[in-house]
Amino acid sequence: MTRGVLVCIEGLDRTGKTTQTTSLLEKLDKDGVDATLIKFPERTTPIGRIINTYLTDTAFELSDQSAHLLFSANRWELAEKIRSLLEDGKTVVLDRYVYSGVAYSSAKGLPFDWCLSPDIGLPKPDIVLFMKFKQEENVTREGFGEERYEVAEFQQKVKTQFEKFQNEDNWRTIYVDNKSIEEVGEMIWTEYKVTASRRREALQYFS
Ligand code: DGP
Ligand code: NA
Ligand code: NA
Repeated sequence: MTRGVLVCIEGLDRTGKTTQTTSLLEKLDKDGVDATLIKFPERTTPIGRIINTYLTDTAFELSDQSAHLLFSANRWELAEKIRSLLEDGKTVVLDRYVYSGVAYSSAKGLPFDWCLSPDIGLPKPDIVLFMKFKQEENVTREGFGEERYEVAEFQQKVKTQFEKFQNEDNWRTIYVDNKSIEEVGEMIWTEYKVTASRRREALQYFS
């Protein structure tokens, strides 16, 4: 059987990732593609519950390294599910993944390579759609500031770290300034279709 496609949507907070992953799932469904959405952090697992407390309660302290390893462990909680869905021919859409893991922690000053190392061995996306504002419009969006990392100055640092991935061959930057939800959705769909038709036979892993 042909394996499924591993699609990842990334970006800073409040850039429309959740809206776009939902819309992509609807398009896949209409197109007859069997697809599953997985959102990270997945806050309902044992480790995810600790992460949720960390994100929503600023009095709950963890060292940066501990927080980092928990986010990675949360991805490993779902790794076998992702791999087996893909092997069964299902497409998997990820709302955040390894790239958020590295970007948010290295923005705090942890070494970039150290941040990537606990994720080595995880399934690697065929395509990463990075939702990018040229101007920092995300910080003015409704709800911004509710959680730990939603501070404008920190978001700028995270953006700089995300951009270190921009030369990877699975990386596509989607400029969202002045675009409607539908227009962004169309750009994502076009990129998805190209990737689905050209994907490598074997699933890749972070190395
Ligand atoms: P979200 O539910 O997508 O709004 O993500 C919650 C917050 O957690 C958001 O500020 C981004 C951050 N985040 C997501 N994944 C990771 C990760 O792997 N590591 C770190 N340090 N932060 C992450
Ligand atoms: Na958020
Ligand atoms: Na979100």
